[in-house]
Amino acid sequence: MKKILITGALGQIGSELSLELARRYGRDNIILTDIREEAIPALSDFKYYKVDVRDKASLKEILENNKIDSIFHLAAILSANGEKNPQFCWDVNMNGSLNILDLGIELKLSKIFIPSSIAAFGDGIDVKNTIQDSVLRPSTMYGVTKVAGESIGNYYFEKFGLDVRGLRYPGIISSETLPGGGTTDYAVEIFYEAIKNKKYESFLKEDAVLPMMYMPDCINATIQLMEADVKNLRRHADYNLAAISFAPKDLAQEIKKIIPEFEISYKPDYRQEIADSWPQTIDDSYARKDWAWEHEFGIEAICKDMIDKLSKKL
Ligand code: NAD
Ligand code: AKB
Repeated sequence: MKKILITGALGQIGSELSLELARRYGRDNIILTDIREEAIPALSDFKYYKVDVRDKASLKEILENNKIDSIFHLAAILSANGEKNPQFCWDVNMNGSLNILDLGIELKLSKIFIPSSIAAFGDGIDVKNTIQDSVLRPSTMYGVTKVAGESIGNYYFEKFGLDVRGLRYPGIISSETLPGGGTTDYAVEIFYEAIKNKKYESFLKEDAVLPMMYMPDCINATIQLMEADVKNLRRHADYNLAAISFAPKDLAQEIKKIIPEFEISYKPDYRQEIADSWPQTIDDSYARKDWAWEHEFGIEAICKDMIDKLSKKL
């Protein structure tokens, strides 16, 4: 990868992936785009374009003018927000991805990354150790777009030889940018509330176990997959990926070890139904074999690092 463009660069994952890609490939080689006004101080030195991923002509101009050869396409509407306006979620997620893939062919780009999610799974799965080739029957429009995104990514790889790669990310926990309206957002919000108010009301029930991952592991997995030799990849746009799994009560227990006054209460809302349809643990043996994936952070290390970083920031 020589010259990289990121869509959704101001989001939870994009804002941190941008910095790591700049560290590895040089800041001048990383071009950021998002639909929002740029307002993240750590990213102010990057070349930035405000563009809607549904606007193919503007995207094409940016790609050509900057001689881009690879894209990390992170712009999307996430699960909980997607359920508020499913048609809009389809429009952004599907038309955005289709534009990126078509431009990948038109401009002969070398690699494209489009993330999927545990939301691709749904009713009828084995929730424990969900396998790579599990049935995919998503319960949200977001999940529908993830399954369709994986399928179209794999199709473009087979049909047109476009090198599309993707991971089914679990819920991502991070301290720099707030998550953008998903079902796993509680696992970030809880830290802000624990530090500021010593209490948190969870919108998921106490024993809602979900697969989770700390941001440094997410960034490593993403770059490792993109740097892997294509000859070793048995999958393309749909690799299962896992680190740890826990429920709100497990996270609260760990937080209490550092902030003993912390109290959690539970008021499950519509997001509990979404969580109920997702896996609890994931079998990511393809990723572990094909490109030697290994996660680093467990629940204890995540809590320590999050509380450390956010206490300084808040
Ligand atoms: P986010 O909501 O934090 O960021 C998405 C970004 O996309 C936002 O900055 C938003 O402004 C931008 N965006 C939205 N609509 C746009 C449009 N029409 N044109 C251009 N930009 C637009 O999301 P994230 O958590 O950073 O997720 C990035 C990717 O990873 C998404 O594809 C998401 O589905 C996937 N993912 C994330 C998680 C997670 O826990 N964060 C888990 C699984 C998969
Ligand atoms: C969400 O909850 O929507 C995301 C995801 C797991 O895809 N965090």
